[in-house]
Amino acid sequence: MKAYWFDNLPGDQREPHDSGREVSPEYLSKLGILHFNYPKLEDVNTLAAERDYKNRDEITISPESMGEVYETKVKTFFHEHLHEDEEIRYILDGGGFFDVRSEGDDWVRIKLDKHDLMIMPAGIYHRFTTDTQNYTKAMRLFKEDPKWTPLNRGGETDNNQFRQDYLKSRGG
Ligand code: KMT
Ligand code: NI
Repeated sequence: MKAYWFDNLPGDQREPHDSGREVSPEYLSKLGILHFNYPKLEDVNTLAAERDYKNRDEITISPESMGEVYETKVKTFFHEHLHEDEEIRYILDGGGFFDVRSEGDDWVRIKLDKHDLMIMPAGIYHRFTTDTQNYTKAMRLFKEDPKWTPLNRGGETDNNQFRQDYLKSRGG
């Protein structure tokens, strides 16, 4: 895992877009984001049990597994959105980038590699993309029924209760 400020330069979303300015784990935790590296699935299971997660699925995002819808999917995941549930993602193979909004509404890019696990709070604006390997195999963990509908950012989502609660928890 590596976190840094997104460079905001034009170009393929799958390129690193590394501004060279790092973001500390302390700042990530201020945004409500937790990160672990778990080579053993056992550790993922323990964390899931502790946090009362009951469901999970696996997704492989690649041209091989998705065929011609791959490029469309990659663009869809990159639309800025929020969820009304906390979101746990565990990278089984390959890698990818999660971009999350900072307090000042800038993008922080989080590079996840194999065995990285990230917990994102409900209500945080984010987006996802594969990197130039074009291969992400990930486990998605859900508390109850998968209620992870992406709510694309727009006037409405700013007033969403989960968004409001998130902003309160961040302290601003
Ligand atoms: C999300 O919520 O943006 C995703 O789940 C992206 C795909 S999982 C690596
Ligand atoms: Ni999401």
